Amino acid sequence: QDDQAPGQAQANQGTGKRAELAKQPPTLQNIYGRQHVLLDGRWNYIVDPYETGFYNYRRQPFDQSPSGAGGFYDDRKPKSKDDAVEYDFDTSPTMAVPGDWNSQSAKMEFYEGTVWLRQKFNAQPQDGKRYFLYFGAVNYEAHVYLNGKKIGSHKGGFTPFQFEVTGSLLKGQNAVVVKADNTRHQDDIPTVNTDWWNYGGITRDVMLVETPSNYVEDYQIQLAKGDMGRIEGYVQLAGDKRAQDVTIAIAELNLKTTVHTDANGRAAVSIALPKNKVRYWTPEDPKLYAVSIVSGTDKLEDRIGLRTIETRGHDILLNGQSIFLRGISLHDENPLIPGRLRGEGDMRMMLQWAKDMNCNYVRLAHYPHSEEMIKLADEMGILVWAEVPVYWTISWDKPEVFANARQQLTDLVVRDKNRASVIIWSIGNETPVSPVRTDFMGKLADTVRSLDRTRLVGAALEVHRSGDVITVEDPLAAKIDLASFNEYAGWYWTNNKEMLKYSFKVDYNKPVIVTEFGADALGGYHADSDTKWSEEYQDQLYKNTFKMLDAIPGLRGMTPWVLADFRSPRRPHPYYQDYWNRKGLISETGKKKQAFYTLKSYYDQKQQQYK
Ligand code: GCB
Repeated sequence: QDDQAPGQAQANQGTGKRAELAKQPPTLQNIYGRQHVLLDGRWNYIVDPYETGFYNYRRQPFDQSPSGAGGFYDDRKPKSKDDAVEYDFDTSPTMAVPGDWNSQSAKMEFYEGTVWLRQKFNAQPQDGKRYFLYFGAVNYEAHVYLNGKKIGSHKGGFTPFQFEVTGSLLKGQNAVVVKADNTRHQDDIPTVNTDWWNYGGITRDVMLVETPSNYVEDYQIQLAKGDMGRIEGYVQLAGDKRAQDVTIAIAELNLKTTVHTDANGRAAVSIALPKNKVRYWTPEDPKLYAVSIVSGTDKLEDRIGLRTIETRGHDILLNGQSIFLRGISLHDENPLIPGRLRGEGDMRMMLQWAKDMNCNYVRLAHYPHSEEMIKLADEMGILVWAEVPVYWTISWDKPEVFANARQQLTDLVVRDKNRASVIIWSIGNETPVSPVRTDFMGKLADTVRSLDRTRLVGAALEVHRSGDVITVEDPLAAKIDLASFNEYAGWYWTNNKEMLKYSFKVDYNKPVIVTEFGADALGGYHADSDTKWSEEYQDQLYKNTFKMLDAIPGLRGMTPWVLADFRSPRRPHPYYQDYWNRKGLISETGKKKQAFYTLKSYYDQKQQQYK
């Protein structure tokens, strides 16, 4: 196995025994703004539960052998009639990429393990350019080979990674082979136990990206913390001409600033904004400005919204104005396929459903959703809570597990830091209080703040019940910006008849955000409001919950669980569940349940209240 830092992309340069691991340049900012070719489409695949294509019969990895050869990535053909090869990509079935395998083959619905995927593509590499193979996400562990040679590996199912392939890319036909493995492990992030489907495969775009040899690697262009009059950020160049002039321009605002990068390619950016000219980004008016970043050798365009986000006591201030977060939680899953979201159409469907309910906010649970989703939220005017899969019972005491969590969080923040829609970075969900966990989570909060001071830090905490009083007693609350928690009154504890006896005492001078509540309802199943699994029960629970939560003085938002029914292996009841979590307000056929309309009218009221 590669002795890499978990979660981090590492490249093996060349073949041969214990090939050298080379550190990769950081992932490119704004990948869709780059010259690129999508390698999506039909990929041939081989299911390999015993990893026969990776290990020899003594369980040694082929790609660590003296020749580096022997694995399925060789994509071998028999040389003669007395040569036997036990696999064949050319005649293997194909699946769509992006796409999880579980939703593409009935045989693989519950499959967890290794699948090999191969795509052929043409390239015309030019001298003086650099090339990167970029993956939006592969769940969970990926080993990547280009033309039979290993170029690297990566762990972590929801964040992007790239390998530089300048020099190994051929003129004409190339073949990329990916070993994707979604086996669950106790020491991974997430760990073995989650309430969602462990969809495996190449679930997001694959791209071949071209840059000049000296390129803009990264930048942050956002309003300064709490300052609507100034943009603050930086640019970072890569290559060997690191000291250059870089011009940042927003033509529509008549703004142009030139900075000079230092020997490390870095320059701070500070731009004063003209008074009374800026249309600030809001859900009602999600204005994006075209921003260009031009160095001596490179040029990049982005569309960026300008807004501030802060808290003051119980209030959440967007551009200085108190708002209520009318939200809903959602998974990166299209219930109609069902499977991972694959493109703009199904992402738009999910966000439009949220808008139909008069939401201005979504919680993208429980892991990073795709970069395109965040861009769509920017465009459609939907505020975002973005999260990492630090979920339930992580191995808190292991440094390599922390390193993995930190890496995933870093990759999320690095990727989405220029998106106005993202206002909260969440460091985890329902993690059980203990000193070692609080230390781990506290360090994640520090990590976020060291990367991005402009947004809020949240976590979905648990509540404490003593008698009828519900409190939040978690030392982590002191480290984050919100009193944010999940509660399941009326579902996991008690029922519709009894739940109204509860009262919440949330003693923090912070905005209270209820990150989850909900009840399962099988779409189309009707009974009275005391009968669990019925639409009426779910609807009544929502009505009761609004009464309970409205009594909390600091309540400033909520993301009920959940927008749409989603698949989960933890939900085997043959009639009501059939491996679906039924807490959706929309059923697996896309039909809105009663509670959908109840939540909408509650949000209509909240909108009036916060006008
Ligand atoms: C939770 C979890 C969420 C589950 C949900 C449920 O507290 O955060 O991932 O799906 O409850 O339905 O039990």
